[in-house]
Amino acid sequence: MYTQAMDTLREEGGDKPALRTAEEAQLQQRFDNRIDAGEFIEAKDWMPENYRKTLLRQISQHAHSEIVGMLPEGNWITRAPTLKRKAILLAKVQDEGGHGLYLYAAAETLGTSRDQMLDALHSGKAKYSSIFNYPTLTWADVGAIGWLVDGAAIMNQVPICRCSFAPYARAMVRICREESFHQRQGYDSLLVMMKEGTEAQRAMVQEAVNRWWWPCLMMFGPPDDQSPNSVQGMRWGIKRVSNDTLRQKFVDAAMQQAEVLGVTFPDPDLRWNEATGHWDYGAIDWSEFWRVVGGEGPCNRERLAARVRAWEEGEWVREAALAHARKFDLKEAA
Ligand code: FAQ
Repeated sequence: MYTQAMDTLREEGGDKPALRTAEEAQLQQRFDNRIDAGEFIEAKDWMPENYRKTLLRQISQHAHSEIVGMLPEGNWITRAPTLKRKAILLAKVQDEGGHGLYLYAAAETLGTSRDQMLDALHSGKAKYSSIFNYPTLTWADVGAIGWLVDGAAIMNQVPICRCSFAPYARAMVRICREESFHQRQGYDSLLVMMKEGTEAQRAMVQEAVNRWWWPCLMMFGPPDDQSPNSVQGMRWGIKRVSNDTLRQKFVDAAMQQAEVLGVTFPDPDLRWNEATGHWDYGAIDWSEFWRVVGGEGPCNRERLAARVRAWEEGEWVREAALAHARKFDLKEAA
């Protein structure tokens, strides 16, 4: 039942049907049974080629999002207002780099190399989260990213801790713990400005929240009925909760937190729906989302250029690491 169209699939670059033998059909059946039973699949276990490709797509996009996601906040490290805020921000941005590394490592278990994944990012072929193509114009953006962007990321990522592919699920457990600190520090930073700050600081917070709200709702991906990967992703246990359900959970949680903070969201249609027990929200501008995903967001070019520059400038570090590894191997062999 997880394999619609699989028997008509061709192996990449070949003309042989993907499912050729009785043995493979058996492997497929065993895989389906394991997924049905809620078992985890390890990297060395047999898996259908499309399952492997889907995971590779999602995990590598996720990894790219983490390292591109270092850029908007990294922009404020030298301008953090206090030593405490600077130390927190440094730790957070470093954590995001670490998340990228866990995720690249998880993707590598599926038989690709980090160089291949990074090539795809640098050439503009690979996607990363739309949210990181928006600018950080004021210090309040750093708090808004922590509160709302990390908040949305946690909402999406907690269910991935139960993803059927074990290396991804394991990476997500640690990532989610760290994301909770990220969200908390962002909220705390905004709370201090709202409760103890000046009128100008409060206005700065509200203005940042106004700019980040809609792009955060877009982070969860297109509506369920326009999400081509959802049905299969859910059948395979890669995706546990749908895009729209997570988006709604995020809106409900954010509304409560906004009230404590004393900020509003820029949506006149936000209202409590007694019948559903959820907050209704207005129409999302999906044309903006697809424009940003397609490379035409406010900062897409800047973000990619920064990653390519970092890769080129880091060449000597990679060379030195390889030379050191070779020297170490020779010593070991001697
Ligand atoms: N941006 O059919 P679906 C973070 C693409 S990490 C760009 O619904 P799927 C931490 C999608 O890839 C944030 N593209 O796809 C942090 C697909 O295109 P494809 C990243 C998007 O995979 C915080 C097409 O649209 N998190 O924030 C987006 O079933 C602060 C159709 O979509 C993850 O990656 C988007 N927002 O569901 C770091 C979590 N949404 O590939 C620094 C893991 C959709 O077919 C600072 N990923 N697309 O060409 C997922 O959970 C899923 O991949 C979804 C998309 C939910 C993102």
